[in-house]
Amino acid sequence: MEEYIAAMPKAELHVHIEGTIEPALVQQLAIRNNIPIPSSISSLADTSSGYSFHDLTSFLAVYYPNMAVLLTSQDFFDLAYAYLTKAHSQNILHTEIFFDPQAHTSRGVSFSTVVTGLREAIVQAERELGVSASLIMCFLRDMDAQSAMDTLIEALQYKDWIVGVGLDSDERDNPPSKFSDVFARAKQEGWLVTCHCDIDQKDSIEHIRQALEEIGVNRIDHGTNIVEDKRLVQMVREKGIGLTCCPVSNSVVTEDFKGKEILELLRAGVKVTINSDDPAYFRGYVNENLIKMATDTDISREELLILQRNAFDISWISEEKKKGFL
Ligand code: ES4
Ligand code: ZN
Repeated sequence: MEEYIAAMPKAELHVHIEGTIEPALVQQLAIRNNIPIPSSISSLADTSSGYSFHDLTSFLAVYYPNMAVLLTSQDFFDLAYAYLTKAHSQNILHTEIFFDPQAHTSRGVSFSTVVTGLREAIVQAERELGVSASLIMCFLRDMDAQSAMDTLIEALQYKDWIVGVGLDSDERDNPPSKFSDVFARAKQEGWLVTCHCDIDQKDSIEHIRQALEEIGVNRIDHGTNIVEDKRLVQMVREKGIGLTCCPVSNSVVTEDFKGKEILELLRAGVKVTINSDDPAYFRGYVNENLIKMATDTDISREELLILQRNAFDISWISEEKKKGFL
């Protein structure tokens, strides 16, 4: 089964570039930039053992401080090129990568530093590895809507390098509707729209409803709690709106990887996909996420293929390019 999964041509639609930074790269960049090695690394026995945390709060407490090592365009290039090399090694043909500009501009790193480094890695990886990649700009939902709008305006200079926008970070009391104006402007500019609706939130169903009915998203990131509302399930099925699910991430930040719900949605005809989220932290890239589904649910080989067809299907690549993959 592992070989079958490894050999499948795959697309990834939910991966945070900041969540792909392996401990060894954090250490290397800290040394190169002559800054202190973050405590998440200095407390490890060696850089091959994973980061230590046990839930979303303790994850974020490691995640954001580690970003301090990302300072120059070269750092962002190295980060993205390392991820793209790993994705290519897993037979990922196309990947849509989230980045969080505000996590960097708020520390004094410019938008252009971030986006030019990421973009150059994508161009070089396409040329050297043949892997296809796009960027999705995410807004931090625990910051205010004005900051998101300012970020959007700045990003317009790089409009063609960004395929769409999303919403991530701490969902509690930060509903999609807080960013209605920002998403409306993003759509006006021709960007596609997605939105994290994380697992088992206080207002999961209401947030999913807002994303679908008020924002008009093209996809939902996670969104697995939609199983609790038949009407919304029917809506995404009819409209072909996809969900980007992340089983290994789920198993770390909640007590349940939601395999049963993911499979139920797949079998109901919803376009669900399997993704890695923050692979360096959760210790699982796409193959490991698919292996978890294969090991811990009764999913068939045929259904594993459908997951991948869904991923290409709901990806934000041109119809023409899509045909080349399918
Ligand atoms: C995230 Cl697991 C998770 N939750 C919310 N925001 C995030 N950004 C990156 N990973
Ligand atoms: Zn995510």
